[in-house]
Amino acid sequence: MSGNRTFTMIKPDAVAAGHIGAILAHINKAGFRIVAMKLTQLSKEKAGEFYAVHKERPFYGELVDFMSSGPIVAAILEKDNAVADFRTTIGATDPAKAEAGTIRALYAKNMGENAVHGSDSDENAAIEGSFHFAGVETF
Ligand code: FUP
Repeated sequence: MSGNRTFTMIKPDAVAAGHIGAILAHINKAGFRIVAMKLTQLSKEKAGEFYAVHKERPFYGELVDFMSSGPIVAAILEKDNAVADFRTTIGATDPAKAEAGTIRALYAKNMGENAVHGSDSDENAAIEGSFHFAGVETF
């Protein structure tokens, strides 16, 4: 049921700031079930691959450096309408524009270091989930 799943990362800024527990609690309270999860660190190469869609953007180099700068939590989440509902739960890319009470409004520093990732489509959720997890690691 890939239509009911999304992929998230708690990014290096939020992990370093000690927000893993609070963000996971927020995710669970918003109705998502964690079906896969790991604490890991992306190499520069892997971060570049993950964000390849942004390769031509001016912020790509900084994004790759930041996303490979420290540990992240990667997870697959399940809920009805998971992709859209999770984007509502995390708020706008720029935390200054994120609605009050969203994860980015609560925990993100700025547009570049914005605490969490959320897939933008069912198709990308499936691609991003399998980028990080094997079938036997997904429940
Ligand atoms: P989102 O889907 O909200 O994660 O945002 P995007 O896919 O547009 O961007 C992916 C990541 O690139 C963001 F989380 C942070 C970074 N980014 C910037 O640093 N500057 C920008 O102007 C846009 C995105």
